[in-house]
Amino acid sequence: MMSRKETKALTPLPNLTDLPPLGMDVHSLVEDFRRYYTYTLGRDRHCRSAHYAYSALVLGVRDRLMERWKATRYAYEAADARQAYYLSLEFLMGRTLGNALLNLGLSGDAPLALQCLGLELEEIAEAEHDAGLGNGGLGRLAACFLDSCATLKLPVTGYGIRYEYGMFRQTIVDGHQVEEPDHWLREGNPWEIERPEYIQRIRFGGRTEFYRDRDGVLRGRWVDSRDVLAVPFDIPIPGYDNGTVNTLRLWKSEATEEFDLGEFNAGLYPESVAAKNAAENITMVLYPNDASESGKELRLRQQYFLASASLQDVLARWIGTNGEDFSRFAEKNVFQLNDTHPSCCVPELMRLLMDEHRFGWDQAWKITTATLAYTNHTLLPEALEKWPVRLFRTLLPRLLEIIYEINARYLAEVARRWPGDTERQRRMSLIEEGPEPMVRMAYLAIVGSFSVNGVAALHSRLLTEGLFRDFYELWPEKFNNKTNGVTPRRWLAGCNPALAGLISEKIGEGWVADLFQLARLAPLADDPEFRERWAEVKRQNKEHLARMVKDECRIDFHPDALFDVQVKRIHEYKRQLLNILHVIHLYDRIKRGESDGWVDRCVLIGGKAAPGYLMAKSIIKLINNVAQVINEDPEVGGKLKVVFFPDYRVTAMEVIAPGTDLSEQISTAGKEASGTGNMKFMMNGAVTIGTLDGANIEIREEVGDENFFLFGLSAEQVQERRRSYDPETIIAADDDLRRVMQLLECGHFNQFEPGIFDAIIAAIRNPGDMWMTAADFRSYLEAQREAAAAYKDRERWTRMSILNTAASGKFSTDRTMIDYNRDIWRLEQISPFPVK
Ligand code: CJW
Repeated sequence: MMSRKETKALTPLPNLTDLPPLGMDVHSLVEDFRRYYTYTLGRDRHCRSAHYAYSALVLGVRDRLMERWKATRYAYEAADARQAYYLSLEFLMGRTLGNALLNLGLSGDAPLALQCLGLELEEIAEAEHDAGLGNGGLGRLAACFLDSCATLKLPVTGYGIRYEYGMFRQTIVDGHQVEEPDHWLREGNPWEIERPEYIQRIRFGGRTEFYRDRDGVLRGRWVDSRDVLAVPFDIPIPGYDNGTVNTLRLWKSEATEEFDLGEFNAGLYPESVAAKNAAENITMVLYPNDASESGKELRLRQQYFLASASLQDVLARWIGTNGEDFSRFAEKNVFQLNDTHPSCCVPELMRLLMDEHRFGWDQAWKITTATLAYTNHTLLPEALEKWPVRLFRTLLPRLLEIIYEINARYLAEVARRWPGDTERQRRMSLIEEGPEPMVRMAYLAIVGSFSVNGVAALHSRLLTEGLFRDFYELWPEKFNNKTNGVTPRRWLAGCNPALAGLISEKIGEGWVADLFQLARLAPLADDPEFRERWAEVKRQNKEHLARMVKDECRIDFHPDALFDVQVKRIHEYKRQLLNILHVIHLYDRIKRGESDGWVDRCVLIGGKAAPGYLMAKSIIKLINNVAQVINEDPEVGGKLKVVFFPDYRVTAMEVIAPGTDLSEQISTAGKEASGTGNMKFMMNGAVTIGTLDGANIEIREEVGDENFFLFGLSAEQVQERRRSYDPETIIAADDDLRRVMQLLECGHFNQFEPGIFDAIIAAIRNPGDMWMTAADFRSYLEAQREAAAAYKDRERWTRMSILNTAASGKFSTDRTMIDYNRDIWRLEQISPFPVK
C-alpha cells in the first residue's frame, strides 16, 4: 500500500508549469502517440495488444484536456464563481475516448493520426472498458448532466465513488442470468489523476462527547471513532468545442496510517490487515440494485463516506481562500443530491459546521438549508430509503443525535401549522416508529433542502399529490419539476455519425450544442430525396446492429424487418413480460396461419436483473426460452426473430439506439419516474410505442400523437382499476390473451423444465397484480398492429422517424441543466482562460 506520509514541500519556480500549448493537428498527435508508446509505455512493434495503443492515444488526448482543465479552474477561481456540486452514488460514464475526441474537436484528426501509424481508431477504442459505475437511468443521467454542464460552461463538479468493481457483467447460461465481477480497473485507468494532496478523513462508530469550548459554549465532538481515508481521483469532463474542462472527483477508501503502525507493532498483524481490508471494502463494489434498496450496512457506509468526503473537500477549499469566514458560503455553493443516496449530507453538514467550525444550531441550519437541493427519482415504495435507527446509532452516532434534533425542531413547526394534528406529526416524522424504528431518508432530504424536484412533469405532480403531499402543503415553494434529458453529444453526434452527418449537411452543425435546431428537419420530412437518404442511414445502422446481434447471440436479424427493441433494467413495473406476451401472440398467429399482410419483426430485449430479484430473473429465463422456441421453428423463419441481448450497457446502447425502429416504453402508468432510454431512441429516429408514463407524455406532446403509438391505462385509471381488477375475466374474454396463457400454461416454452414459470403465470392472473399486465394487453396489441401497418408504408414510417428526431430538442440535458440553473443553482457561465 502506498504510504500517505507528508512529502517535503517544494517552492516551485514560477515558470514550472508555463508551457506552450500542445498541437491539435495530425502531426502532433502522431508524435505524441509514438513518444508515449515507445518511452512511457515501453512497447515496440512486436506488441500486439490494443491496450497499449489505446493507452498511448489516451495519454496524448489527456494532455490536451489537462491544459484546458487548468485554464478552466483558473477562470473559476479568478471569477470567485458560485459553484454547484452534483453528489451521486452512481456515475455511469461508459467509455470516455470517443466523447473526449468529439468534444475536443479531434474526431477528424485522431483517426487520421492513427492511420499514419497503420492503426484504426475503431479497433483501438474497443480496448476501453466501460466505466460502469452505475445501475441504470439514475447513474447515466448523472453522466449526461456533467457533459451538459461543461458544454454550458457551468462551474459544476461531480462527486462520486471510485468503485473497484462496477456493475456486474451479465452472461446467459441455459437462459439464466449469471453475474460476473467487473474488475474494470485491472489494466489501469488512464483518464484518472490521483490527488493524495486532497485526502479526507472519515469517521465511523465511536460516541459523542460533550464539552465546553474556550467560550464556555457546550459542544459535541465525535470520539473513539474508527477512521478511514478518502482518496480523491479526478476525471476530466470536457465541454463540447468550448475549452471548458470540469471535474468528476471519485473517492476511494483506504486504511489510515494508524491502523498499520499501531496494530502492526502491537503484534496484531492479522487483526491489522483485517481492519485495513474493512476500510478498503467501503469502495470495493457498486450495489447492483435499481429502484430497490438493499438495507445493507456497507451501503450506508458508502453513502456517508461520499457525503462526508465531498462536504469536507468543499469546506477545506472554502477555508483555503476565505479562512473561517462562512458568511458568504451559502451564496457561493450549492449541493444537488442525486436521490436520497447522499442524504447523510443534511446531518453531516450540520455536524461539520457546529462541531468543527463552531457554529450555533440556527446559523448552521440556515447554511445547510440554503445550500442543499434534492432530486427524487422514484415513487416506488421499495426504492424509498429507510435506515434502522439502531444502525445509525452504532455507525454514525453523532449524526443520529443531529437527526433527532432536526426532527424535534421541525415537528414543532408542523405542530404550529396544524395544532393538535398528532396523526400528521406521526406521519411526517423523520423517524418511523415501530418494533424497528427507521430514519426516513426522503423526509430528511426534504426538510434539509431548499429545493425538491421530480424528473418529469407527471412524476413531479404525483409527488406533490401523493408521496410528499404533507410536505407540499407545508412548503409548496420548495417543489419543482425538472424533466430529464440525455446528452446529444454521446447520444446522437457520437453514436450515430451517419445520421449526424446527414443532419449537419442540411441544417449545419449548430444542433450539437443547441438541440432545438433539430426542429428545422421537420419540413424535410416532406422531401422524398431526404427521406430516401434518411432511410438509407437507418438501414446501415440496422446492419451494424444486426452484426452485433449475430456476434453476441448467433441469430440473424434481417435489416428489412421491423427492429422492435426494449432495453433497460429488468423490473416488473417496466413490463418486459407484456412485451414477451405480445411476442408469444405473434408466434401463435404464425402457427395458426394468420400471417396475411405480415410484417417481419426482429425483437431485441436486454437488461440486467438485480441478483436477488428472483421474479426479474425468471422473466429473463422466459424471454430466452420463448426466443429459442421461436428462432428454431422453421415455420416461423424470417417472420419473427427474438433475442435476449446479454450484458446491456452504455456501449451497447450506442449501437442499439441508432439501429432501432420501434422503441418499447411500456411501463405501468405512474411507475416510471421519467425514463431516459425513451429519449435516446427518439433522438435516433425510432418511433415510440408507449404508455402515458414518465417523460413518454412529454415525448408525445412534442412529436404529436400521430407519430407515437399510445396504449394502456393512464396513471389515474390504473389507480381506479386497482380496486376492481379482475384479470381472470379479462383473459377469458380475450381469445388472443387466452391462447397466449394456454401456451404458457401447457409448458410449451419449458417442456423439460416443468413449473419454472408458475410464479410468472400466477402473477398475471393475480387480482393483486400491481403492474396490471392483463389490463393493458388488448390495447398494447392494437398499438402493435398499428405500428406494423405504419412500418409497411415505408414513406410514412420514414416521415415519422424524421419527425421524432426533429422533435427531440427538449430532451437534451442542455435544456435540463439550463432549467436546474435558472431555478435552483443560479450559477454564472464562466469562460475558461484561453489555451494560448
Ligand atoms: O431514475 C431515472 C429515471 C427512471 C428511474 C430511475 C431511478 O426509474 O425512470 O429516468 C433518472 O431520473 N433509479 C432509481 N430510482 N429511480 C434508483 C437507482 C438505484 C438505487 C435506487 C433507486 C439503488 C438503491 C436504492 C434505490 C440501493 O440501495 O442500492
